[in-house]
Amino acid sequence: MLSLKRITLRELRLPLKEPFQISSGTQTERRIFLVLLEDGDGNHVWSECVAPEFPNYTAETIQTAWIAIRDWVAPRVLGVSFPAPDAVHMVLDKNFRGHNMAKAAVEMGLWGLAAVIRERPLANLLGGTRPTIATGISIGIQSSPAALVERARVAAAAGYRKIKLKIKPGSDLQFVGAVREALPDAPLMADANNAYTLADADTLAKLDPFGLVMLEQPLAWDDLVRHATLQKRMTTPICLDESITGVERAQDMVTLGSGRIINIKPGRVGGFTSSLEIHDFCSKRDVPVWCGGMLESGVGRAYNVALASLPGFLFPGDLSPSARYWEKDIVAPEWTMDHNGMVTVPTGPGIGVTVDVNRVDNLTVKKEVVGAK
Ligand code: OSB
Ligand code: MG
Repeated sequence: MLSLKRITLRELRLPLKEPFQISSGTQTERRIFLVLLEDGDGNHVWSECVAPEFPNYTAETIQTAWIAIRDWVAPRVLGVSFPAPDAVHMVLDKNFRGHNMAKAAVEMGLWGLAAVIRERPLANLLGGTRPTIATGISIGIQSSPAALVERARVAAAAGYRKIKLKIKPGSDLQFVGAVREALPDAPLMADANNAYTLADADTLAKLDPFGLVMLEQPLAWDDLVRHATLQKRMTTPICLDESITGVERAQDMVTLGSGRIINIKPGRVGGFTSSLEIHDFCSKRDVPVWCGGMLESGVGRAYNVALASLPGFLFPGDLSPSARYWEKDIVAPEWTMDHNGMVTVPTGPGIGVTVDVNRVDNLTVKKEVVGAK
């Protein structure tokens, strides 16, 4: 039985090694939101809420997620006995709309806690089958095509198996074209984070000759209908990120033809049970999925890596090593990637990394305990 006695919320700040720019904004540091889950038997696990600083990705932010976990998620799980972690999603879903990243932090943490208690690797508990996972990089918008080419060359040389270029109107065709010319055979893709409308369909169709593996979320975050229209007007497969918040949206994507690939971020879809539903549905319908990232710390990465070890994750995940983001991660061992762009799935019990609690203490700017003191 899984039963939580206490949930501790913490916010810490980690400066990014270099600014990360997407179409909707630039960030220079990450406000990291960690939760510590404890049961009554002395077991604990760390989890991460990946909600961003501003509501420019989906509606959630680190502040809304804090309130949601403290006031609505925690009361539904504290002291409740769950036979298995797959029972948590339903409890958080019923008459409780949205707030997926808040729900996911606790739901995924309960999967992590189950892995700790059963002394099994999290990946194994989820049904993972791969010992190593191919890794992709997400490169932020750069000041010029030449600067982007330089970044992409370095990434290709480091072994990354997929190179994602962030784009926005004005930083698109020339930028992607320059990288394609420099790296004729590289597996390239682009991610627009909602920056376009259907009025841009002709421009977006001009990406087709670059042979991108996919174009991620070109249109609005909650729009499946216009993505279907756009997909008919271009040959590059559309991959949906922001728009897929649960298995029903994945089904809608297939029904409408809004895209052909899904980026699963477990935080965005409300946790692991929802991720598994999407994964299983997509596997049946031959829709490839892959695991995206939210610039999470090494804690959140542990959960993503475990999920990405499932068989339907057919494209490299945005699972860059710790050193790409941070001077020093908050976990040991730090996440690494080998020269072939592979990350190793931990084989020890639990989430596979240990949190540096002293360091977390030193970096914490806000802390709140919910449940038994
Ligand atoms: O759209 O995939 C995205 C980061 C923050 C918000 C949205 C996205 C991203 C990334 C970064 O692409 C992926 C990573 O964690 O390396
Ligand atoms: Mg994206």
